[in-house]
Amino acid sequence: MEFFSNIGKIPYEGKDSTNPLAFKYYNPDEVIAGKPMREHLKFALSWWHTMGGDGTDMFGCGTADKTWGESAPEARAKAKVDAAFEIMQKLSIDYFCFHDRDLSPEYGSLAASNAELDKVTDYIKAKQDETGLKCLWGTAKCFDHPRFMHGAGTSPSADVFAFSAAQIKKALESTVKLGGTGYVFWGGREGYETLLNTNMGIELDNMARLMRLAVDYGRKIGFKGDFYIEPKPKEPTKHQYDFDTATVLGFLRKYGLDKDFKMNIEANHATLAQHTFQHELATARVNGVFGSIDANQGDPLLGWDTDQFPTNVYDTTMCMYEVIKAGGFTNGGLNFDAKARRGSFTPEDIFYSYIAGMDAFALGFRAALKLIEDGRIDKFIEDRYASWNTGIGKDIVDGKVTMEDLEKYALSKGEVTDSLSSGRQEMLESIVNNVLFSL
Ligand code: XUL
Ligand code: CO
Repeated sequence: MEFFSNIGKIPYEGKDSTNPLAFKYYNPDEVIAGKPMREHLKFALSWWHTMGGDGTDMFGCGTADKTWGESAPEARAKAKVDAAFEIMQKLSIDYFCFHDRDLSPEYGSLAASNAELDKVTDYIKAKQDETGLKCLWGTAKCFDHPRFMHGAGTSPSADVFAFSAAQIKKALESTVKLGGTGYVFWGGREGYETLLNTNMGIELDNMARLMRLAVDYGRKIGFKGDFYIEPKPKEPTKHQYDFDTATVLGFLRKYGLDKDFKMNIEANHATLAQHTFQHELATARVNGVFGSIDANQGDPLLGWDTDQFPTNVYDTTMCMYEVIKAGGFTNGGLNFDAKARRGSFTPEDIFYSYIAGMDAFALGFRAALKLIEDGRIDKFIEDRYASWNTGIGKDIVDGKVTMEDLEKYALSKGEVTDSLSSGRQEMLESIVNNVLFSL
C-alpha cells in the first residue's frame, strides 16, 4: 500500500526550482570531492519523530495522524515499517535510526515485548534486503516507562538496572540483526533533580558498569560498529550526567571507556549546554571521538529541546566544515533527530521538513568545501600559530625546555610585541559571507 500517493520520488531540480517537492541543493548521486553526495552526508530518518511523533506536547494532544491506518499495535508497527521505507525511498534517505520501542511497543512482559520486536525486525530485514536501505544506529528506550522514573543505569533500584541491561541486550541484538553501524547511549533519565535524595558516586559508577557490560556483550555478539554517547545538559532531568562532550570525555577516561565510545553530537543539545554546535563537534574532533550527528536546531529564544528541522545554513556549513576536517563520516551519519512543528501536521509536511533539512545540509556541505578550497581561513589559522613551528615554540613542542629556560628566554626578550598579531575576527566573518554568497 502506498501511504503518500500524491507524492512521487523527490527529484533534484537545482537552486532555481520553485517546486516545494524538489531538492534545490541535494543531488544524491552527484559526485563531489570523490564520492556521491549521499555518501558524504549519510542522511538518516529518525523512527521516533517521523513515524511516531504526532505533535503531542504538555499542553495538548497530537495534531498529526501517525496511526498509519492501523489501531492494533502489531499491525501499526508493520504499517510504520512500510511507511518509513516509502518515505526513505521517496526522499533518497539511505539510513534509519531507532529506539527498540519505536519499532514495537511494550506488551506487558519483557518476553512478550522481545517476541513482538523480533517479528518487526524480521519484517524490516526483509525490506532492507529488497531495497538496500540501511540502519545507521539503534538504541534502547530506557526512559519512557514509569519503571525508569529515577533513571535506568543510574536508578537507585538494582532491579531497574537489571531490567535496563536486559532491554539494552535485546536492542543491541536487534541493531546487529539490522546491520546497524552504531549503538547510542543517550542519557535518558540518567541524571538527578536534587542531591538531597541522590548518591552521585554510586550513580556514575553504575552508569559506567552498564556501559562496560553493554560494550563487552556487543563485541561478543559480533557488533563491529561504534558505541556512542549523545551528550545533553538537561531535560528531562535537571542535571544530566552527560552534560557535554568535555564532561563525557572526563567520565569515559575515568572509567576506562574512552577507547570504546565516540560522540553522537546533537545540535540542539549543544545549544542547551550554552555551546555552539561547532564547538561540540570540534571538541569531539580534536579529542579523536567524533562519531555521528543528530541533525536539528533549537530556537535561540526558547530554552528547551525544540528538535526543529535544521535550516540555518551558517550552522550546517560550520558543521560540515568540522565533519570534513574530521575525515568525514565512517560509521556515523546525519540523523534527523527533528520533528515538524505541531502546526505542520499534514503528511506533506513530513516531506517539506526533510527537504528543508537535507537541502540545508547539502548547501552547508557545498559551502564548507568551498571554504576549504578557498583556503583563506585555513591559511589564516596556520599563520596565526606559526610561532610553534620554529625557535622557542618548536623547542616547547618538542619538550626540550624547562621553566628555567623559558624564564631566561623571556628575560632576554623583554616585553612581547613582535609576535602578537590581530585576531581579525570581522575580516574572517566577512570571508565566510563572501564564500557562502558566491556559491
Ligand atoms: C533526546 C534525544 C534522543 C536520542 C536517542 O533529546 O536526542 O532522541 O537521540 O535516544
Ligand atoms: Co538525539
